[in-house]
Amino acid sequence: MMTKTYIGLGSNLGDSEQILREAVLKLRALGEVTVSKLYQSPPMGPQDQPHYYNAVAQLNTHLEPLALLDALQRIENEAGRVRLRRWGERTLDLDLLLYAEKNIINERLTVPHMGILERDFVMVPLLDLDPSLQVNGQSLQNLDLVQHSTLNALADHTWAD
Ligand code: PH2
Ligand code: MG
Ligand code: MG
Repeated sequence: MMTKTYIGLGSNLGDSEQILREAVLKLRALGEVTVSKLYQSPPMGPQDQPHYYNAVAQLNTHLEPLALLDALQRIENEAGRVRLRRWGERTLDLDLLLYAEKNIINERLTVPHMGILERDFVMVPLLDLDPSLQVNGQSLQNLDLVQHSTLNALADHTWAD
């Protein structure tokens, strides 16, 4: 069965734009991919780290949740993932945000991802892909954090086809 999933992409170490571009190419091997605009966002967490590049991909895939998580972690590792501290700088972060409407809680995975409703750098790109998207029955587009977001899309950026 094909499942509609959403993957959060982040990077703030190395050539982040290129790292995210390669990650998107690898996601295309897992199913059908559509990608949001690319954003620059100030760091959440420690402030003495570079700004992040963030985007969200919609991935329609046959993979079951834990197999998808394995694939995402493999792609993170292939990017030479370095992660220095909690909430800190990293080469590539791929977060499984939503897996259809499923609620999943186990030791490896919580879906919907816990941070979605607190992060404009996740919600704004999610809304690029589906302006009427709901999470836990909550419509994202009217949230204050979304309405007041100052997130900047990179105007001249395009993802490779
Ligand atoms: N990811 C983190 C910690 N802080 N800040 C921004 N702006 N974007 C991120 O993707 C991000 C973060 C840990 O995953
Ligand atoms: Mg993350
Ligand atoms: Mg992560």
